[in-house]
Parts: sequence; C-alpha cells; structure tokens
Amino acid sequence: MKLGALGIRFTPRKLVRSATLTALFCGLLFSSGAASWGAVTIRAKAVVTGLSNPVDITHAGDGLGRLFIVLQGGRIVIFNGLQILAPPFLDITSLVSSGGERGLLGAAFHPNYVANGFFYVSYTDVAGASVIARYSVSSDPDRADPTSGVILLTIPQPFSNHNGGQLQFGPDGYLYIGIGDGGSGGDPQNNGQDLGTLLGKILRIDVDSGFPFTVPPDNPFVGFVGAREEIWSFGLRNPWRFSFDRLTGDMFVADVGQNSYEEVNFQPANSTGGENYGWRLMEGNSCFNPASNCNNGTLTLPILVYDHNVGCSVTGGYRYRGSKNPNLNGLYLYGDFCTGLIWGSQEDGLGGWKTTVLSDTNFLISTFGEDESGEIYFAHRSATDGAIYQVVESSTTTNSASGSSGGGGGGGAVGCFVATVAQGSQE
Ligand SMILES: [Ca+2]
Ligand SMILES: [Ca+2]
Repeated sequence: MKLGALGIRFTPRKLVRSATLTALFCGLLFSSGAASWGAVTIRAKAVVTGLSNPVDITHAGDGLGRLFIVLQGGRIVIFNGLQILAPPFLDITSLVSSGGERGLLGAAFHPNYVANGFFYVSYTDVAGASVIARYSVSSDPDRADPTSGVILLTIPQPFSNHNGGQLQFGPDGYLYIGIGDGGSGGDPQNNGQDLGTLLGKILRIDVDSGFPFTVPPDNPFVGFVGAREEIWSFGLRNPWRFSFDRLTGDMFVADVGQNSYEEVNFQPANSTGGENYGWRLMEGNSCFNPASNCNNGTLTLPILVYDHNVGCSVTGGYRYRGSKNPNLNGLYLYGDFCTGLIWGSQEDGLGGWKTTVLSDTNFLISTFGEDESGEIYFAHRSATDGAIYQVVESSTTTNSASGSSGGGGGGGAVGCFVATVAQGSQE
C-alpha cells in the first residue's frame, strides 16, 4: 500500500534513479549539452538540527523574525535566529496521536495576530480524528496559552493515513484547510469526489465573522443540497502541503499520489473555487478509477506531474518571493519526501509549466516554509536528528542558451522538461 507524505514504511533510502531516467527527466538539457533556463542550483544552509520530526515551518507575521517549527509529536518550538527557545511555544502532546501520518501537522497565524494573538493548528486527536483548533498567545510572546484551545472542526478519520494538515490564510483573509481522503489506498469510500464529506478537500472558512467560524457566503457550494458548504475545492487524495503566492495570490496544491504519479495543481488567484482536482477518478494525468473514460471534462488537471521512478511522495512548497536569492525569484519550489529532490518551476510562456532539479539532497523533505520576508526553508524529518534548512542559491551556469536564469522573466525558454498538459485534456 502506498503511504502518504509521512508514511515511512521502509528504511529511508534513496530511490535508485538510472541514467535513463535522468535522460528522460532532462532530455532537452542533456541532449543539447547546455542548460537553456533555470540553471540556478541551490544549497541547503543548516539552520537548526537535533529536532524531533519537524513537519511544518511558519512565522507569526509580527515583525519579530521568529520561525515557528511544528513537531509532529505535538509541540511548536521557536527558532529566534540563534537557538530553539525552551520551553516550547505550545505543547499539546497529550491531545495528539502521532506516528505515521498522524500528529500535530500544521499551524498558521492569524493575519492580524499582532492584535488578536490567535493562531490555528491541525492535528489528529487521540481518537484519530482531524482537529482544527485555535489557540492564543500568552502575555509572553514566546509562549502560547495552552489552556486557550478552542476546537473549530473535528473531522472523523476512517483510516490512519491521509490526514492533510496544511493551514494557510489566503489573501482574502479566510482560513484554508487541507484534508486528505480519509486514507487506506485508492480512496475506498470515494471521499474525494463526495461533496457530502470534508475528506479529500480544501476547506475555506471565516474565523472572524462568527464563533467559532462561519462559511464565507461566496464559497462555491453554499446552498447546494447535500454538499458541505465549507468546501473550497475537491478531488484530492492527500493535499499534504499547499501554499499561496504571496505576490499574486495564486494557489499551489500538491497532492500525494497513489501508486504511480505525484502532482502539483495550480489555482489562479481569481478563482471562485469549486475546482475538482480529479482524485480518485484520476491520478496525475492518468485514469485511476475508472481505468478509462474518467474525465467528463470538468476536472482540473495538474500543472506538474512526476512518476514513481523519480520520487514517491510530493511535498508542496512555495513560490519564492524573497530578496536574498534573486535567481530564485518567481520559482515555485517543491520536493519529494522519498528521494530528496528539490525542483523549481515556473510558467513556460506557452500555457504550461517547466521545471528543473535545483538540488538532489539526501533529506526526507517533510515540508517547506516561509519566513516573514519570504525566504524559504525546508525540514528534514527524523525522530532524533530532524533539521531545518534554508534554501540558498549557490550558482548559476553561464552557458545558458536563452540567457534566462530562472529569474522570473524566462517565459518562452525551453525547459529542462515540461511536466504539464493542457488543462482539460483527457485520458
Ligand atoms: Ca486518515
Ligand atoms: Ca489530481
């Protein structure tokens, strides 16, 4: 059974990638003998080591420059630029079941955190259900009030895996919540396509207009008989990580695949929601269940797909909008949990997306995260030596045929490989 983003059922190891695969992956690059775009590479700059299973990285947006690191067992710790502060910012270990794909899986700070002190967490409770809860900071800015928890949503989980866990506030101020399809394999309950359940969805709720939350009136399924009105988009297997482009408001939703394909989906900022990303009808660009005639034309297909010769569990990242690494500007960074590959992707100027390997690491990449200024980090998941690394550009080659170095203006250049299909194409 294919496990999701955190499902380590094997001794962590690199998948064997043959020369044939590399050629497949970068055929244009190597057949032409010159990189034509995106020749930037990155290195991983160690920020902090010795953590236990870091699975999310975020910031409070309060100008203090701290990184908040979510540890799967149930703690959030602060890195203040020098060290991890003790005691933890939050410790809800007693409320959380962890291990495998369960645990404290994500956190997001309210856009007006400076004024209201609210932040939100996603965890699996002791019964295995997914819980979205709000907490408040205490009078000490480095400590949350552990007694302040208010549960917004409890979503029963039929199986231990595929619990989602991402929380992000959108540019509209609403809280977006990623929830997996419930688990097992192949989505046996067909939750992804069932608008009557919150499983297999991205949810969108308003945490400011009522207690504990209200449904935004323009959510796409408001008033639909039999549909849960919290749903923003659907047809997802395990959207372990999604993010918003802090410049444009566009949304990237990475969805962990079943047996064959990993994918990243794109939702433009002007979307009104309701996208059906296809699972379990499709996995990547291929029919899954049913095995043929799976797309009636309403499905939103991914912008990026890779198969299981390349990796086994996609970890969605962020579009780089920081200032310290100009050659990464505009690149959407993402990785694979199993192989440690990190890619950068951008529009190809032809209606698709191009992507290239930025680094082939030995890390088990559980998450990416942004700091307040848009610099990007990722976590290596390990029970005893988990770590946070900052993404830093290390070099750009100068043999570029097009002169593009991935600096955001490279539309039209030929990519290393183009992992995209036109939206609406059908298997
Ligand atoms: Ca589950
Ligand atoms: Ca899909």
